[in-house]
Amino acid sequence: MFNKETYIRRRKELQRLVGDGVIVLFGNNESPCNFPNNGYYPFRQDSSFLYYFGQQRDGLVGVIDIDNNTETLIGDDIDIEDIVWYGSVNSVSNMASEVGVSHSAPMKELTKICNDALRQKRKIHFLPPYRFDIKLQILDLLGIHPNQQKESASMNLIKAVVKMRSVKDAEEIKELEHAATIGYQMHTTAMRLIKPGRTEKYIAGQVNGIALSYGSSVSFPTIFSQHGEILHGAPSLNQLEAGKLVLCDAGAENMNNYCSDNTRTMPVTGKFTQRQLEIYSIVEACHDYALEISKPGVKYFDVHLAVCRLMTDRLKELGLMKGDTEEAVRAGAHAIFLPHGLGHMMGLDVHDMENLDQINVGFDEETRPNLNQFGTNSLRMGRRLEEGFVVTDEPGIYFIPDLIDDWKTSGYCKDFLNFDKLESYKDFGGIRLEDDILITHDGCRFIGKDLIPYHPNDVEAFMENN
Ligand SMILES: [Mn+2]
Repeated sequence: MFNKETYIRRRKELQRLVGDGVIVLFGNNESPCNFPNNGYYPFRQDSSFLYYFGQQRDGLVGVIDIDNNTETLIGDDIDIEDIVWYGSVNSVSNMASEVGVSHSAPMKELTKICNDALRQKRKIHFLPPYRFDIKLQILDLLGIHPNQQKESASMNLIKAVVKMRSVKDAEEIKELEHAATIGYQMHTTAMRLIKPGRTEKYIAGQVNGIALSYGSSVSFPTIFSQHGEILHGAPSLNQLEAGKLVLCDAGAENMNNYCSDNTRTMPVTGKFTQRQLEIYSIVEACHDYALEISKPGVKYFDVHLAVCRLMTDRLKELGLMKGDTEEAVRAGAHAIFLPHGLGHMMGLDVHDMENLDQINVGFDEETRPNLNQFGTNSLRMGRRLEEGFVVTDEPGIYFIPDLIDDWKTSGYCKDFLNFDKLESYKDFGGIRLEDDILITHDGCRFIGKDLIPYHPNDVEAFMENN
């Protein structure tokens, strides 16, 4: 938690940006796993609630009445029976004062606040809910059916939150740097443990344990798979096999819920084959090129396309692609290798603010997504970069057998692809390299004091010596 001035400043700015009405920010409740008292662990607070109200407890709601300039933290104090099981917990009024909120009230007060505002026909601003219990709470409070809640959410509030949370200040960057140190431990642990015969699941479990030991949890379910071409491949009980590559995409959330998100792809034996190196060095070049050209004022969509052109040039040298590079990228031919976007925003969420809808976060009036082309339609971040943005840089090259067959049969982009040569890569798997970039006033830099090894020589040396 930051000191209270941070939260006071943020809420003041939020009031200014939203203008009028009542803002209701719902915190999360415990989420049952297999029975009500066995919740998913650990409890995860809503990120926007955390950003403005800082408190980690379940069952809280923050209310900002802009017209009357009052703020209230709503929640029920726990009773003696809960104290017996969980120990003494801070009172709601103490929690309010810790974050500079002058009023607190029990949950029943929220009904009164909403009823009064509805009667007075004042605007009630809420964010699009993503948990079913909150959807029911909104139905009870405001009479809006869950099917209508996304449309009824306040665009003013969404825009204000996105504007503020997109730019990370110095104390947030410190948190992100800290999350990166946990991410470094996770990835180097994987690199130490990789050897033929160990299962994917065993190593993924060890990686997850690092996140739980030093932080709050993983920032998303760890991807650890010899099938790197399956973009979100879950770790299996398969044993690691000599000659294969294994892809590890994993990140931590530190205790304040700031995230890291990195990907490395390693040879199971610790030594790349010539064929693996050829593809790996292209992904490495793309990853480094994005770092070179990202800076304030540049659209991340254009960085993505520049990376796709570089990838196409290099794949032409290997005989996997052909034709004019510019035309190939315009046609979307590169997407057979790279079917996802170059990156996404990162902060309190690993895909930052994705609950506010990617079109509001990664795009704006000026930069619209291209939803009509396979691959390009998966781009999560396209708009102009600004100082303080944190985005991921995660190019990849994948050989997806079903996709190769699909495009070969339909002839899609056949002028730019050598399907005969592609046949021989169907057993290759996939490579992704991912780091987190902070946009600075004149360029960008990676987040994390120690960068997880990724140049092939560094990877091989690390795996040999550890
Ligand atoms: Mn990512």
